[in-house]
Amino acid sequence: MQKTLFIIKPDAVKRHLVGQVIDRIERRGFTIERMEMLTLDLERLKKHYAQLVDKPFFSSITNYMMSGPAIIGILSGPGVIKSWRDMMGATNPGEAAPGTIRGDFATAPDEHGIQNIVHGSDSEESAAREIELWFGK
Ligand code: IDP
Ligand code: MG
Repeated sequence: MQKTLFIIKPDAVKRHLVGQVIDRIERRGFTIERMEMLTLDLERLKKHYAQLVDKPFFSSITNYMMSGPAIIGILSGPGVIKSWRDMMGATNPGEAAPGTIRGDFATAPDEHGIQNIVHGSDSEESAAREIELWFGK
């Protein structure tokens, strides 16, 4: 049984989309193993997005991700890592297909950068690393 880390990002919490995102998770049959609401901290965000820390837009990512409370949790289910990524849609909401969470709910990038509703681990290695980072062993 696979596990993945999911985040319902602060834009989604502010826009009252939490229920609709969780509804999609449950309709798909994934199990919510852990879930909590918290404002993400810079120290762990730097580790979470370690591959992006050198990008010029990194501070816009952390400002966005710390702009309010987020929902963070662990999903389990067969093939959940790829399935959840497929349900999320493309990183840039302008390119995300209709029917995906980002394609249905996210707005196109503006001066605040990319605000795209949800996060999901992108591989087994990322999932293991991210779950340990936010929830411990
Ligand atoms: P992902 O969330 O689809 O896995 P990543 O490339 O891992 O996409 O990027 C992580 C997050 O960083 C994105 O979801 C988005 O919030 C932000 N991000 C990625 N690329 C850009 C960019 O070019 N400009 C602004 N923000 C970006
Ligand atoms: Mg990613």
